[in-house]
Amino acid sequence: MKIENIELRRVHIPLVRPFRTSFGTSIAREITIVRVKTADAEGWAECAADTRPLYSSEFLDGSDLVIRDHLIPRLQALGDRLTAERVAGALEPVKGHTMSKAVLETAILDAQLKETGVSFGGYLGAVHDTVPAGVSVGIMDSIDELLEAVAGYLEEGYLRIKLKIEPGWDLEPVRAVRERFGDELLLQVDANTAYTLADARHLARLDPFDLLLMEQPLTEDDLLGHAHLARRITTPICLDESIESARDAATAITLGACSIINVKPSRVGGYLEARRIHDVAAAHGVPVWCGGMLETGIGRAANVALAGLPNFVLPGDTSASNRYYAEDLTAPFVLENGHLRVPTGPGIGVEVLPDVLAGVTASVTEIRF
Ligand code: OSB
Ligand code: MG
Repeated sequence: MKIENIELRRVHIPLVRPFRTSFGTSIAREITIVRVKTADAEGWAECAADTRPLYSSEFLDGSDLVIRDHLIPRLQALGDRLTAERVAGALEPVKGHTMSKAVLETAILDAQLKETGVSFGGYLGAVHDTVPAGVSVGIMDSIDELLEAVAGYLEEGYLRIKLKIEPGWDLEPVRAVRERFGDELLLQVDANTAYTLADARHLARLDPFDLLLMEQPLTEDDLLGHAHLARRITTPICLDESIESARDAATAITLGACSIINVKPSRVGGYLEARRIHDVAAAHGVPVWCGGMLETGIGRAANVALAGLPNFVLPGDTSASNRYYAEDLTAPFVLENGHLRVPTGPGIGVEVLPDVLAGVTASVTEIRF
């Protein structure tokens, strides 16, 4: 495959409502969108790196620099041998920076699949036409505000609710949501590393609420701590931040650190590694679901395709466009009976809307290949 140029575009898109987690509040997404141009196709992807290194060590300005000065030169060195399948190997000498690597592999894969007329779902092995959608609900100023937000999402048809938690916002919101919406509601929580093993007894107080899972209670490098915690609570532990590769997944499962995995392609270096995590988990009988990083339609399209794989058995954080943005960068993803449709067109299967994109663009850097 021959790339003509790669464009790095800084965009700024307001969220429809602030999103608060245990590590910070976002009111907008400022991200880099990558476009890879070949003679016959354009590939698109968005980088998940946020302006601040609070979810993981990567952040926007650092990511742009790594992409430009350390990753793209390694792809240029591949010359005509460049394919999406060779990207990860070429970038492997660069430590970490999974989100920066993922955006390049994904944009190149999109261009490659468009050249050959294959969809992401077809390439990855999706077996479903639609995928069940959950929604991630941020920390709010009051329980009333939370209940109103959850009620709205359930009215729209979301099939599963995930509550963001932190010390001081855990038992009360979970109890209130269970009391108001009943025991049948599929409910889970996400702590984004906000607790320590010393909180085990406190976290066990969530056990009676019959949650589907508790996501990433402890810090990301504490697999042993999660394994200890798993023996002290009955709520299944799901890992997000801790899992950056299929090897991490195998280690965590073998240690008993988790019994469910949140797969985010951006966190693990791309869709190929994400599929390997799916496969490793399936081989161990461990269910997975597709996480999110508040993606625009560009990232969402590929996530929804991945979520169509057979071991994605729990609803994902693959919400509709209007959960995030008043105006998405692609035709909006909409809920249909609580599901999103897996795109079937070549590559990510959705078109980027040029006028909307131009309206949110702060700057563009073009790198000739
Ligand atoms: O931990 O899953 C997370 C958003 C940004 C960073 C981390 C997380 C999240 C979410 C929202 O929970 C997922 C989404 O709707 O895209
Ligand atoms: Mg999470």
